[in-house]
Amino acid sequence: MEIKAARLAFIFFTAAVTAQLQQQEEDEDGGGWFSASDVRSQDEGRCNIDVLHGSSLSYQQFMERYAYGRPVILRGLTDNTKFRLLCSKSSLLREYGAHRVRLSTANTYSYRKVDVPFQEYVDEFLRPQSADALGSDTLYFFGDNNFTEWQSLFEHYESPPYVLPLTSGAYSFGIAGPGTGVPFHWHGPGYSEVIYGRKRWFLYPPDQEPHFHPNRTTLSWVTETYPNLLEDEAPLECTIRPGEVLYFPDRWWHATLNLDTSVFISTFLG
Ligand SMILES: O=C(O)CCC(=O)C(=O)O
Repeated sequence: MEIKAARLAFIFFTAAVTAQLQQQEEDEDGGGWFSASDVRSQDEGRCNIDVLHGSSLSYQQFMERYAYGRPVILRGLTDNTKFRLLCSKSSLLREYGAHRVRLSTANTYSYRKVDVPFQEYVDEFLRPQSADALGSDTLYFFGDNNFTEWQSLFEHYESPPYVLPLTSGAYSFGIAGPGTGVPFHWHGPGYSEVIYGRKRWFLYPPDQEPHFHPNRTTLSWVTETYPNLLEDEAPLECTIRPGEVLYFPDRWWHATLNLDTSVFISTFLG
């Protein structure tokens, strides 16, 4: 009897240690999303956007300085540890692998939509982007989320608390490979947060339309156009990491570049 109890205790202990090691591994390598074959970009660029700790900026200061004025990156504003764990590769595939997700072409006007099972998106589409790929041939999982199906995940997301008067937040959730991103476009104000990975952002004020081709990817813009920009044509830019949220004001032009396989969520204020 005692031997049986000891054996059971040993099995439970081994299972607990294995689960902990798996979790640790997922945490260290980005929730299991980074694979050894990923070409992760080391080029984080410069950061010329204000980066502040959430506790050092009151809601009133946010409203006066940034809400209608310019982008800002806030650190430690919310704690999304739980949401992050739920977004690990193993957890998302377990919960949503069989659900269909809607992909959009990654060009400025996102014309084409394709529905595939989430497992297929992860196995077949989630890979590094080559610099010469066209936006119209790149399928990006972002937005168009089925909020009934994904509700039990989104209810664990703590969105940034600084909301503009008379607006409420709507989520767009995505996962994409290194080198992918969205080319320049604009819309209403909102926030972007990476849950895993790093995302490089480029922004211009509404009255400073950048030079870009709507069907070329951000990666090609970064390699071909960006190095030739004159000083007064340079964008505001920064690379954001987990634990940071970027706020973009109304109608600011913006483009993104995922440096790693990234899991991310935007909160649109409308
Ligand atoms: O996260 C991205 O890659 C795209 C984000 C974006 O364009 C947006 O939030 O409007």
